[in-house]
Amino acid sequence: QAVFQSDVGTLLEQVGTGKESLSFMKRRIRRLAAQWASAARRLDDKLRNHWREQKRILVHVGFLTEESGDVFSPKVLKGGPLGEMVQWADILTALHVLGHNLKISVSLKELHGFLGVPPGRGSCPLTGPLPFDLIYTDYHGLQQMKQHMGLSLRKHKCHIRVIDTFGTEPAYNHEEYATLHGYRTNWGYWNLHGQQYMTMFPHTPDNSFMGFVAEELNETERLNIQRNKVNNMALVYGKEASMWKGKEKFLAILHRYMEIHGTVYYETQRPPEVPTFVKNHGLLPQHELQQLLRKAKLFIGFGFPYEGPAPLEAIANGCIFLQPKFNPPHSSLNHEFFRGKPTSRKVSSQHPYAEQYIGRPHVITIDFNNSEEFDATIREIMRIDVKPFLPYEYTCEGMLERVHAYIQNQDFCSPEAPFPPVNSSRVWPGSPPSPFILLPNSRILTWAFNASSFSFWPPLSALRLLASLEGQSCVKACQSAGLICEPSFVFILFFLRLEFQCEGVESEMNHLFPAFSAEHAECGLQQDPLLFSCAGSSPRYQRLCPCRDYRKGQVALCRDCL
Ligand code: U2F
Repeated sequence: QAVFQSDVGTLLEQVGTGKESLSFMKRRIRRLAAQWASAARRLDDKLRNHWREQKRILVHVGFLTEESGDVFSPKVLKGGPLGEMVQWADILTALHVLGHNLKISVSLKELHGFLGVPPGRGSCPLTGPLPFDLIYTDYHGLQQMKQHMGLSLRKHKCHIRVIDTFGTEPAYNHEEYATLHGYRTNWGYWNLHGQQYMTMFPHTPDNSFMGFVAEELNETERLNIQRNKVNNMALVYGKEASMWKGKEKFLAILHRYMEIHGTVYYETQRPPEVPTFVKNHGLLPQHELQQLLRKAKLFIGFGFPYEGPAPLEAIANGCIFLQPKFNPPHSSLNHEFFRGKPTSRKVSSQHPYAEQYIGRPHVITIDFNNSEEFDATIREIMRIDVKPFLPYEYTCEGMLERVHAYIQNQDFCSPEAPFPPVNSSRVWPGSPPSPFILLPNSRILTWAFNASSFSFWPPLSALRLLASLEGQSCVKACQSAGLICEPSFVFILFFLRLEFQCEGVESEMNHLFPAFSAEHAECGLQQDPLLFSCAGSSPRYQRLCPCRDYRKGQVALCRDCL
């Protein structure tokens, strides 16, 4: 049985020393310890002593190993990316607080030791059973495990979870399909289950949403923040000078109305990209940045970095986040940063989560090239009042709840998802029974089953099946019905033969299937469940989409998922 543990002392000892990245993570773990402890108490009450199995978990942080080049650690104090460190620190804390038996490795030597692979023998299959129930790692770590575990990795692969910031779509993950259809990148094609990849934001439900946390406020702090906001104070998002390059025009407009602050790393002199009218504080420790965010009214992004934690921290501290809309959207097809990443996701702004899940008044997304709109928006921001806001899924309780649910319920090791014994007597012709909903312009499947007789997670009672519009992905189709695409329900789609009125039916490996082509009155059935993709879309097809409900503020979990 896993027992919640709020003391982070042993965790801090395990994290180790000797790298700036580890020190950053330890400072964060220490700083947020009290917040995690009170979240653990609340979740414990909520779960009412639910029996939770204690798992043996290995966390191998591949990108921090010397063997992967560790380019991040030397940049921690120089304005380099910290988002990944924020997330790993929070994952470690969540696993520790949930009471699991944790081992942490940041080197190949430690990895070998924990896996019982004899050192110095190159690729060496694990002979005995895997000494862990779960292994959290990243793409670098996965590669290292392949090199050092050899073929035995295949046998143990279902225990692995890959922390993958931007996500991996099924077309890129499926080795054969990726190779044949031009989706092969440096990263993908591991043939994992799509939900074994865990992302920083809920990009596509093909992957599991892992997330991280932002600092929470008590009532007094909230009131103080609202009282002490400086209405004309703006803080620019971007700790590296290059992020400010070419932004003089926007800074000049902003400067007409507001006092501009920055936290840009510099060595001895002000970086030339940062105008002299900007008050640059230099790169700050997280808690000092927090204090600045409490005073600032506006947190403004200029397009890079993409999808980091800082906008959530700003919004949690009562700032309005103003960011550029990307038109056309950025993606691996048209932008260097995303090139080679195993996703075709179209990034519609600097921070699509803030845009789509939070929105106004906390988040304003506009076309920065329209100077009049930009100017008017700054003035509007100075007029409106907003309260600090943090989505539940980014609180410690929300993250603990989600990670708990994954650990206790996600199972990628069972041979096949058990297919419910559907037969024609279970098919309901005529009007759709309750789990199915009708969308304008969509085809409805009238097919039902006795959900209560099977045990699935998420439970089948959450399932809603619908068809997308032509060109629409299942991510969007489910979203427009107030639902979320749920790839675990993909097996249901194998029964579509029962109902689809198609003139022709083809069954193939295609990440867009199952789908219906109106033009040819043809139905395409999915041959390989691994390839089912919530994210896939094509103007030629109406996709058939398994969707589910979700908890308010916790999109990863359906209403009955706890
Ligand atoms: C993202 O990484 P970044 O590190 O660039 O993301 P940010 O949103 O800037 O913030 C990371 C943390 O840096 C902290 C701040 C955030 O938690 O509190 N920080 C700080 O401690 N001191 C300061 O002066 C300013 C910020 C993203 F997360 C990565 O996944 C991407 O690889 C990267 C590139 O898109 O962007």
